[in-house]
Amino acid sequence: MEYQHVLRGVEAGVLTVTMNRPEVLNSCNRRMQGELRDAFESAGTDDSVRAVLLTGAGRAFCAGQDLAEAAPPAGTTPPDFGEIVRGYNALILAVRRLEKPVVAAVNGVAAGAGANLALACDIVIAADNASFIQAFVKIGLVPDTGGTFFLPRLVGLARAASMAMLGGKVQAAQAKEWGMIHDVAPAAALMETTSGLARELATQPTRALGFMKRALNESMTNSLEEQLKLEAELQRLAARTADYKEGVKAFQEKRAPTFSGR
Ligand code: T3D
Repeated sequence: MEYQHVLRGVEAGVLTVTMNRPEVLNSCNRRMQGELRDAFESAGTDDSVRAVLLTGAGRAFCAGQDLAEAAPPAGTTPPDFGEIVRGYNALILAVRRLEKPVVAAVNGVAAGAGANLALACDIVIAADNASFIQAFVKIGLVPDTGGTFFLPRLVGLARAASMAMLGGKVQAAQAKEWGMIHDVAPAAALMETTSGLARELATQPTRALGFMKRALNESMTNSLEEQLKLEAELQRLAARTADYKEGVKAFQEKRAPTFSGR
């Protein structure tokens, strides 16, 4: 696929995906939605990629749906809202189904679908001047892009309801205190911090990380019995990997393991 609004580059096993429409705070049109989805889906089949880093160009992470596209001038045909939302759904599923770790480097404001795209990532680190806004209510919409799924699980119902219903800005430090994100970094050090973390993840036993992600996904809806059964199945698969053999061998030889991702 030809990319117009998303930049991609692979280095040291890390695919960096940069939303690149800075003049509109990386707000997401259908083209960008499709490119993001393609980037995550193709990362799944690319063995050179062992971790993904998602960020935004310029001063924002992503301001959500491109409102110029969603609400074009009078007299022009508005797009199909159902199609737009289905596009976000497919994107979120691509992020969650990718059995490789995804780090979000939230470099500025993350609003609407942009906030919820960040929250769908595995490890979220925000710049100290970044913020999260469930902006939907301000324009009479309902949180989508997985917001009503991830937000209450991350911060609890009370905070999720106030964020959704009031649409206020939650600063990075508050988001960390609430357990919405993993950490906050000084803005000037965000990319160094997050790419270092993504590089470290890219040296880990990739298949085990993928199985962990599958288990965490399923834990959102499984019973304890179902989850224990799944853990046993995944452990059986992990124990068959080359990385498991290497991990045990390295332990016995009292050296650091070198994981190949196989
Ligand atoms: O079909 C559907 O629509 C359903 C799907 C919905 C998913 C959603 O994401 S709905 C929520 C959509 N997003 C929003 O409502 C957020 C809109 N943006 C804002 O509230 C503010 O821009 C921010 C709080 C994010 C940042 O404020 P600020 O003051 O830092 O920047 P700004 O001046 O408002 O924006 C800078 C430029 O970006 C500006 O353009 P200009 O005036 O310089 O030419 C602004 O229009 C543009 N921009 C910001 N957000 C969007 C946008 N353009 C298009 N769409 C946007 N979402």
